Parts: sequence; structure tokens; C-alpha cells
Amino acid sequence: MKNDESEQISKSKINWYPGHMARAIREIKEKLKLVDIVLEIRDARVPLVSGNPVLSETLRQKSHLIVLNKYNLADQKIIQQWDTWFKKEGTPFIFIDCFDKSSIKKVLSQARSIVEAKRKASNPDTPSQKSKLKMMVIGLPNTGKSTIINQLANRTATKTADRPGQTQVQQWIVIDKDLDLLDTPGVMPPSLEKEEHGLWLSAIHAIPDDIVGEELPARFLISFFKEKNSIEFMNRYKLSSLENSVDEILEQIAILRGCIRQKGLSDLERVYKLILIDFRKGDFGKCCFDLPPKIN
Ligand SMILES: Nc1nc2c(ncn2[C@@H]2O[C@H](COP(=O)(O)OP(=O)(O)OP(=O)(O)O)[C@@H](O)[C@H]2O)c(=O)[nH]1
Ligand SMILES: [Mg+2]
Repeated sequence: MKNDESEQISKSKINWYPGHMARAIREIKEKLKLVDIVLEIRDARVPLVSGNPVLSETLRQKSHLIVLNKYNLADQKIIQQWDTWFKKEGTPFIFIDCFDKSSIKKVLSQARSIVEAKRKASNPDTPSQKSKLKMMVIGLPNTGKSTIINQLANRTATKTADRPGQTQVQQWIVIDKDLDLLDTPGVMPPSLEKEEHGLWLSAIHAIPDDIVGEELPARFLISFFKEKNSIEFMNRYKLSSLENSVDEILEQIAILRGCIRQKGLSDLERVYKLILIDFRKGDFGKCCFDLPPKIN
């Protein structure tokens, strides 16, 4: 990344913690005793940074399954490394594309076995019997919590949207006699460890665009795919190479996509928006921003 580029990115102080999130955290803690297991939904492109450290301590007291969603948008080679990392960590996890029915079935069966194993460990003499499973679904905004619930329900039981902050209040959803789900509003950590993490979370749209603006995440994405030497990115904008600077690439995209204002000036605001839209559709190919920490 060029110096001026990293300087611009370091100016991005990202802090999005609206009132409903503090309330949501309180309510999650209150409802924990009512559920058998918590499904923590993360984004497979940012497996660690899309977790929420504020909830980690709370989750340690409860059966917990990490569901890494949007697997279909993530770089499979890096996912292999994450798979090894999560296995060593020991918390149960599963990578899924929630629009794939077999993934959804696996989530349910894995959740049931975790709960059953815990029950057996605390009451080894009681014979197992199928009882109603109550699951709470938590995670950062826009990670796909409500979509997963709808997939489990096989109907539109709760509203989804391609923007963060759709769900604002908790809602119980009775799936059938064997399963109840609690949908919860997405919650951000109150602060992020590194400023770059804010750009990752903006790129995946866990943070609304009006908080950060489109420019920094769009510039970050160009730098990222430039460094990755991404053929998909080049093809998407018919670029002949990725040698050019971020500013030059922005100009090339403006011309290609007709983002030109009066007097022939490029309309960069429109280009930034376009880049975010295209990235979020998966047009730049599969990627992972977050890499597993080194394990000794
Ligand atoms: N490509 C892809 N998109 C997904 C997947 N799961 C969810 N989405 C999309 O992600 C967006 C957000 O989904 P929601 O279910 O509303 O997310 P949420 O976590 O409930 O969001 P909040 O209520 O804002 O916290 C929607 O546009 C979904 O269609 C997935 O596995 N793959
Ligand atoms: Mg939701």
C-alpha cells in the first residue's frame, strides 16, 4: 500500500455503537438462561474480526457454536488455514453458505449434538430424549442472522436486508415443536482493535456506509485487490494491468462506467459507491481480509 493511501486509511476513526446496541447486549445477557445454545454468526471473510470480544466472556458460560456464514464469498485456501486454527482453538465452528440447504441442516444437527453432549456430561445417568431446542442467534450486523433463521424456518419469519441494522429488537420465532429461535439485533464491539478492521467491516457492510463514507472502504478495496493481483478485479473493470496507482485506477473506472460530471471531471463519489456495490455482490472474486494468527 502506498504511503499516502495508508495515511488516508489511518484517518478513518470508525466508531458505530448506537443506543440500540448497548440495549441489545444487555438483553442478550438476560435471555441467555432461557436458551440451550448460542449460534454466533460471523462472516467467513473476517473470521476473527467479525466476532465480538464483548460477548466472549458471556458466551463461555453457554454452549456456543460459531457459524461462519457467506462461505461462498470467502477464499477457500485461506478458509483451510482457518479451519486448522479453529480446530486448535477448540470452540465448535462450522463454515456455511446459508442459502445452501445442506449447510443449514448441518448447523441444526451440530447444535443438537453440542447440547446433547453437554446434557450427557452433566447428567450421565438420564437417558437421552428429544426435547425442544432453544437457540439464540447473535452476531455483528448484516452477517446473516435473520436469513439463517428464515432458512431454518423455511419461511420469511423475520425481516432481512442487505444493509446493517435491519433487526432492532429481539424476536422469538417458533419453528416447530422441536425448535425455537431468538433473533437478535446485530451488535458491534464498542471499539475496534485496529483501524484497518473498521475498513474490513465497512467493506462487508457490517457498518453502514454513512458512518465511514464510501471513499475509504472503496480505496481500501482497490489497494487490497491490487496487492492480491486479482484477475477478477481487473476483468470487472477491463483494466489491462494493476500497476497503476489507486487514483489512476479510480479514473479508469470512472471513464469505463461513465461516471463523468460536467466539464469532463470524474464523479468519484459514484465510483466509490459502484466499487462497494460490486464488491458486495462478489464481483471481485472470493477473498479473506483476516488471516489466522500464527499458532505455536
Ligand atoms: N452471499 C451471501 N449472502 C448472504 C448470506 N447470508 C446472508 N446473506 C445476505 O446478507 C444480507 C444480510 O442478511 P440479514 O439476515 O438481514 O443479516 P442480519 O445479520 O440479520 O443483519 P442485522 O439484522 O442488520 O443485524 C442479506 O442481503 C442476505 O441476503 C450468504 O451465506 N451468502
Ligand atoms: Mg437481522
